[in-house]
Amino acid sequence: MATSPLDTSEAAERTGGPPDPDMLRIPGGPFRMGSDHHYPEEAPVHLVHVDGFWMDRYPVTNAQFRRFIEESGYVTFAEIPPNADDYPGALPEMLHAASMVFRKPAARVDLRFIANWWSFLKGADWRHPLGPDSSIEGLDDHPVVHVAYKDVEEYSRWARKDLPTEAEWEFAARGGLDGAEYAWGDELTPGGRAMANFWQGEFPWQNLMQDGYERTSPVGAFPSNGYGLHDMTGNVWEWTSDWYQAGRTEERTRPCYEARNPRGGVEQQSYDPGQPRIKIPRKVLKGGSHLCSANYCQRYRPAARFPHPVDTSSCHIGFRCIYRDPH
Ligand SMILES: [Ca+2]
Ligand SMILES: [Cu+2]
Repeated sequence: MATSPLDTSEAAERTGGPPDPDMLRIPGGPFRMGSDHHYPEEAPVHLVHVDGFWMDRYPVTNAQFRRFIEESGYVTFAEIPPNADDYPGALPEMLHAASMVFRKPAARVDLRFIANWWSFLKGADWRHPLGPDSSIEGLDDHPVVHVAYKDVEEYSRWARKDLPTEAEWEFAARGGLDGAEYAWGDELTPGGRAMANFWQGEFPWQNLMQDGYERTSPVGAFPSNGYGLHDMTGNVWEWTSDWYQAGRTEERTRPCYEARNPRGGVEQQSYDPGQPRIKIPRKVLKGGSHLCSANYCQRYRPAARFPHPVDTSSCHIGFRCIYRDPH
C-alpha cells in the first residue's frame, strides 16, 4: 500500500510515529537507483525497493546540534587531537584537532591538486566552521558541518532516530520523480532559477553566487522536493550508513532483480584503493554541496555518491536522520 505525505497523521497514530513532529513520511516502493549519464560509480541504473520510513524535513541544523551537545556533553571528533598510533606515518602537523575547510584561491588553479583549495585547518570544528576565529553566530538555521561519522551516529542515537541507507536517501531525494536528473526534474535551473545551493561560476576560484549563497544556506531556503524535503541536494553533503563500494554487486545488477532495502558494501572493501597503507573505512555521502559545480563536480543530483573516510569532517558535510517504523 502506498502512503502519500498527506497520510502522515494517520500513519503516526497507527505506529506511534517518529520521535519528532518535523519528520515526513516517505512512502517507499520500487525505484530506479543510480544514473547511466554521469560518473561511472553511479552506473548502472538498477531497480531497488525500499520500505517506507520517516525523514527529517531539513538537514540537522547548528541549533539542533547544539542542543544535543548541551544535553549529552558529547565532544565531536574534530575537537580531539588524533592518536598518533591510529595514523602510522602521519606528518606531525596532521596530528592536531582539525577539520577540512575550503579556501577560495584568488585565481584559476590546477584542478588536479585539491590542496589548492582544501586545508586541514587547526581549530576548525562545528562551532568554528571556517577556523578558530570564526563562529556560528547567526547560523542557527544553517546545517551543522564538521561532523565525522561517529558524531552523526551519536546524534542519531540521542535523537532516537537512525541514519539513512544510500538507497533510502536516494529514494527520498527523488521525491517521486523516478529517473529524473535532479530532485526537481530534468533541468538544472528551470526558468533560470537555482533550485538548490550549489556553485555557479568556475570552481574553485570564481563563485558567481547566482543562488545567493557563497557557503552554506539556511535550511529551507530553496524549494522542497515532491516529498516535502528541503536541501536534499546542494548545501551540504549528507552521511549515509552504507559502506562504500565502487561497483554494484552482481545480484544487484542482474536484470529484473529487485534489491530490497539494500545496505551497501562491506567495511573491509570500503578502503581507498589509491592509498593502500591507509585503512580508514569509507561511507557513502549523498547530495553534493554548495561546492559542487558544473565544471568540476556535478554531484547536485540524487544519483551522485561519494566515498568519504569516517574520520574526516569538513565544512561542506552534514547529515539528516530517518526513523524506521518498529516491526
Ligand atoms: Ca551557492
Ligand atoms: Cu561536488
